[in-house]
Amino acid sequence: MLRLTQFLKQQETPADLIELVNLLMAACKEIDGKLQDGALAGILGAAETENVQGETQKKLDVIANDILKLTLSNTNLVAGLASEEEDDPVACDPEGKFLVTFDPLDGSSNIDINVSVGTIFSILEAPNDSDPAQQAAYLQSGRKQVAAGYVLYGPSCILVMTTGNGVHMFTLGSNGEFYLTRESVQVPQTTKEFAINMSNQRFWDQPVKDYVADLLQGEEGPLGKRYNMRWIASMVAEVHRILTRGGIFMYPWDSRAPQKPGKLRLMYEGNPMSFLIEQAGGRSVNTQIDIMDVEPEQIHERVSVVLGSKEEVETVLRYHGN
Ligand code: AHM
Ligand code: MG
Repeated sequence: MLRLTQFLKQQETPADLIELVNLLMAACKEIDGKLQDGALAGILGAAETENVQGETQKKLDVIANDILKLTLSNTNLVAGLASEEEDDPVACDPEGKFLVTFDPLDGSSNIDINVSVGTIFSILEAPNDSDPAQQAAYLQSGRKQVAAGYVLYGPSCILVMTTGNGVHMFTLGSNGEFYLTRESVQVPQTTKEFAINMSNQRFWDQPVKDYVADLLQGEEGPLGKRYNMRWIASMVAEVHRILTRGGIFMYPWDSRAPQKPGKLRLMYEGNPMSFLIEQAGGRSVNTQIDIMDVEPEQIHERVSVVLGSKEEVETVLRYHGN
C-alpha cells in the first residue's frame, strides 16, 4: 500500500506542499489522540469562552486549534493562518509561501456524544507583499486553493484531500502512517439520499421549502423517486458519506439570522468542501453560483451550501430559478 508521501510524490506534488500536508497530518494525529483519550483526559465539555461568531467553544475546539496553530507557526512554509476559533488571522513566518485556513474541529457538538467530528483545511498561496496578519491576504476565491481536505475522526481516522488532481482517501494505520485506501473518488451523479436539518423547515425560503416538500412526496411527487434522509450534524461526516455513496447536503440561508447567508463558513468549510466535491465530479453551490466562484469579503463570512451529486444539486438550482 502506498504511503501518503509516496502517493503525493507520484502525483508530482511540489515538495514544499508535501511537507506542509505532512505537518498538518502530524497535528491531526495529535488531535486524533486527544479525541481517543476523551473523558480520560478530562477534555470533554465546554470551555469558558466564545469564538468570534458568538458560539460557545468546546474544550476540544480550543485544544485542536492550539495544536494546529503551534504546528503551523513552527515552519517556514506558512506565512499565516486563519481559523474558525481565532478572531483575526495569525501571522507566522514572513517568508512563508502558504496561507492555511481551517476549522480545527468541525461538528464539535458531536464530541460529547462520541460521534464523528473532523478537521477541515484549505491551503492558499500567500500573495506577494501581502500582510498575513490582515484578512485581505486570505480573501481569495475557492478557485485559488492549491490543496484542500479534511480529516474524519470516526471509527477509522481518514484523510481525504485534493491538490486539483482528483480526490484521494488515506487511512491512518496503527503505525502512525496514512496509507492510500481509495484513489480518484467519484460522486455518483444521481442520488436518493438527502441531508438537511429538518427542524429549520419553517425558517427556509420558499424554493427550499418546495424542494424538500417534493423530496418527501417520494415516488408520488414530481421528483418521482423515494428518498432516504440522514443528518449527522457534522459536515465532515456528511461530505464523507456523499463522496462514498452520493447524496445531497444542504445548509441553506434561513430566517433565524436573515442578514447572514447561512450557518457554514466560506473560507474554511464551504471552499475546501467544494474543491473536494467538484474534483470528485459533484457540484457545490450557494443556490445561485458555484461556491468556489464567490469572491470572499471577510475571513469569517458565511455561505449557503448545497453540495453533492451533480444532478440533484442542479435540481435545487432549478427550484431557485437557476
Ligand atoms: P461547527 O463548525 O461550529 O461545528 O458548526 C458546523 C456544523 C457542521 O459540521 C454541521 O453540518 C452543522 O454545523 C450542524 O448544524 P446544526 O446543529 O444546526 O444542525
Ligand atoms: Mg467548528
